[in-house]
Amino acid sequence: MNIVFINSPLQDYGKTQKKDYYTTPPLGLGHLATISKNLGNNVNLIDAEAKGLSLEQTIFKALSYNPDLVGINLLTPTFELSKQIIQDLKKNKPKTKIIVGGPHATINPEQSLKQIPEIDILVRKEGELTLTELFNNNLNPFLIKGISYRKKNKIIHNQDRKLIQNLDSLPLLDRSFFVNDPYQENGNLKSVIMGSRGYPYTCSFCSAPLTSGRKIRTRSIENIVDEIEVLKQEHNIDSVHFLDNDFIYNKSRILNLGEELRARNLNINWRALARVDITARFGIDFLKRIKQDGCYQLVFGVESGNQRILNLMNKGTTPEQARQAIQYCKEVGIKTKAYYMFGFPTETLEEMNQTLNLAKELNTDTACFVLVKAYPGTEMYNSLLKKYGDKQLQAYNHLQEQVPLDIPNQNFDKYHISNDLSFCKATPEQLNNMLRKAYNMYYPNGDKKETQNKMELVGV
Ligand code: B12
Repeated sequence: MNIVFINSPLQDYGKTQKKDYYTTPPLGLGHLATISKNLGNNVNLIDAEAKGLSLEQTIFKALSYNPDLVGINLLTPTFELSKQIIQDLKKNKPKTKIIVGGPHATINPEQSLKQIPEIDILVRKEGELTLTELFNNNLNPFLIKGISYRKKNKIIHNQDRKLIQNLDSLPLLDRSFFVNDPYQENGNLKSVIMGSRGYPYTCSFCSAPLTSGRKIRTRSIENIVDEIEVLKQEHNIDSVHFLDNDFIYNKSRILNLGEELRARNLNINWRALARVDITARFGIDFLKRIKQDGCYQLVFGVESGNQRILNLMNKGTTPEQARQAIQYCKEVGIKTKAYYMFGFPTETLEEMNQTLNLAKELNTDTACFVLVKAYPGTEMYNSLLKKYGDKQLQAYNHLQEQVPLDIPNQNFDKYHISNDLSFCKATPEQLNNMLRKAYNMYYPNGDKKETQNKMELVGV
């Protein structure tokens, strides 16, 4: 079969120029493309976001592969754009099967199938085993777990499929499908690796566990280092970016990584996401060890400088733990990046200023300030439903036009969609001003050096 996977663009780059920022490869689609190819299909992956393709270019490129099947990911903010791509594809080639998956499809299967009648099959949660069964069943979805589909105008939801427990059983990613991995950054050749799936924490604004579950399922350290060894041999990478929501959660596991890299003589440096409470608890000796083992940066979701808001977020951390964790990193020479949020329901401007003051005090090497978003299926979304109703929240989430705020540092442009809705005690304009204030404080002149350093991940 001719199969085309499409990574939806964040904006229609036919209407607005894509800013020059780096975005990580769609690992989920990469896994599906790898498995589909291993099953003997002719597979292509179009990364419309990384390539900055217009909807027209995306559709034209997809049709040029004469696809029997097109697989496209549905994320809430990119839903309307994905819908247009699907409808135009189906209009041009009605026989092509359209399969969707990803966070929004998993969280809202019924609504997705109703709002995009051109979808033939919707895959909920992980797609590797479901797609394999579908291919072996000539694309007949009957009784295949993890699928929702339409039969005579009736939407059918098959039984849920269990999440993959043994991640080592999956084939290593075929990175020839990616246009932006490995990638150059600050003279380093880097690759992105996901060492686990699932997330046990319950932050009320995050929908990650809704697709990947609340239990952390890990690849073995041997399996991860196997992939690093291949990347070293094939591309001579010298740096890894771990995308796990929380890479630093098990001390011995991370120390084993260092030992395994040394045992195989792999000189690699790495960065990862971590929680401030765990990092503070693991302490400075642990950080000294992972620094020696190649850890050059840790990324923290600090989120707020106010305990009331952190509690409402169910973050389970404190500003004091953030101070401790970042102080330890500075002492051992591990670079730091922090994410902060403004606009949480009931948050006041005074509480947002506390976040700004904490950001100034922590003074991490890099920082990113975003406006909180209400994603479907999250506790926050459900709590706002009573006040705003699904229709208004959906309209807010499915913004057609995304109007960047004039923040002096274009790397963060795509985060900042001009909001016309605020869930907190500030107006949308006051929220946008808070963002400008934050970036002006952190990157006074959006100065080039700083910008250069930001050729990093965005959007995680
Ligand atoms: C890495 C990451 C990114 C990367 C890559 C995104 C990508 N396209 O893959 C970058 C940094 C680019 C990114 C950007 C954004 N992200 Co992001 N991202 C993540 C993160 C941390 C991990 C995703 C991942 O790689 N998982 C591992 C792979 C193996 O799993 P997967 O992607 O879920 O794919 C599996 C299944 O979902 C399914 N599947 C997925 N796609 C498809 C397609 C088909 C056809 C099928 C059959 C199956 C299928 O099968 C895959 C294999 O099992 C998740 C949080 C999380 N942990 O899940 C947030 C997350 C997906 N991101 C999110 C969001 C909102 C965004 C942004 C819109 C943020 C913004 N700027 O506004 C942008 C969107 C940009 C874009 N066009 O993609 C939200 C989505 C919520 C929602 N309801 O849509 C999440 C869940 C985080 C959250 N806070 O809730 N993100």
